[in-house]
Amino acid sequence: METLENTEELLKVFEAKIDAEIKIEPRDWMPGDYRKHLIRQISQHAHSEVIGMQPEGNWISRAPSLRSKKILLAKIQDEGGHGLYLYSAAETLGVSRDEYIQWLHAGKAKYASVFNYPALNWADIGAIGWLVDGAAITNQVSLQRTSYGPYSRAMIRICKEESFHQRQGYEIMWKMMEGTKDQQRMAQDAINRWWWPALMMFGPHDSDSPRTSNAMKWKIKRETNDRLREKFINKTIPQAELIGLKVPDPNIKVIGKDQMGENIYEHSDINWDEFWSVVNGNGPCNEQRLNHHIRAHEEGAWVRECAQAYNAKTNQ
Ligand code: FAQ
Repeated sequence: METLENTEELLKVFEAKIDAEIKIEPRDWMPGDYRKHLIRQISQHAHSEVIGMQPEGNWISRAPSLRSKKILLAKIQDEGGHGLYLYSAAETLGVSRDEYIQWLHAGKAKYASVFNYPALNWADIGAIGWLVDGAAITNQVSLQRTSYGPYSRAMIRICKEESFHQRQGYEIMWKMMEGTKDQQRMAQDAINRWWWPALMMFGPHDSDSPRTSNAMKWKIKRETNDRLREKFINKTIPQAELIGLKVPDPNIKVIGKDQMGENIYEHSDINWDEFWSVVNGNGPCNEQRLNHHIRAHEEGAWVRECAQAYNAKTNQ
């Protein structure tokens, strides 16, 4: 039984593990707030992967070649798989996938704001792979070292696949920039529309991020929102320049070099009113994304029922 004295002892053991970089595992004692924090963050992460299939799924039937269709299908399937790894990691914290889905459908759970923007043409598929997956990897590479074992291990698998996704998107942009003037204009238009939403994926400034302090103390997040955003900006601008694209920010300026000799850039600030409006449900596609998920979930009820019936029969 847990008493006040042994809670203090358990907390000491927990903190010693965090200090020593020993992963916290599902059966280990953990403070209630640590568990709640993980349930919230992994929920938003898992839902992002699953809702993130929608803007790209819209383009499977219109991919310009069999090769690009096959690659896009595989990528979207990977994103669904990432959602499953994450829901499974979350289940080890005592929340079922059904509960997570109910919270999503009731508007109580968040997912990445970037997926509430529309994918209007094929160049957007390039921009999503390059910028959205590129931002996701920057965050997720850091999360590989998160303190909760199942989340960390899910991240290691996910990062391997995300780096392929980022290259898939960059290849589309690069091909378009080698193409006709119209294709080049489409590629530039796509980066113009996806650059800012991609930067918003890292969340509010550290000074406005209520979750960062505990997340860093418990080593759930290993780097802050602003630090990760800077890393993404510094690595992505040279990639844009290499293929002749410009990021849509007139204030981009090199202000120094990092330890690896790479440029560090100054840039404009995000439109935070737009960010919070989209996070709070008022983006261009919030309603569409959620309604689509609800409909697909309802239409898939028979699959879940069959799987459960099969499971019950084989376990008899
Ligand atoms: N969108 O105090 P913070 C992918 C919320 S996967 C929506 O800074 P925290 C793969 C935040 O949840 C991309 N909400 O919070 C793919 C919190 O709300 P709450 C997803 C946002 O947790 C690619 C509140 O604002 N990746 O893309 C956003 O310390 C292509 C206060 O914020 C992850 O989820 C936002 N952008 O930091 C799939 C990574 N930003 O819960 C298909 C894991 C903030 O208090 C195609 N998550 N909020 O009501 C994280 O690293 C963190 O949760 C952050 C936010 C960095 C997102």
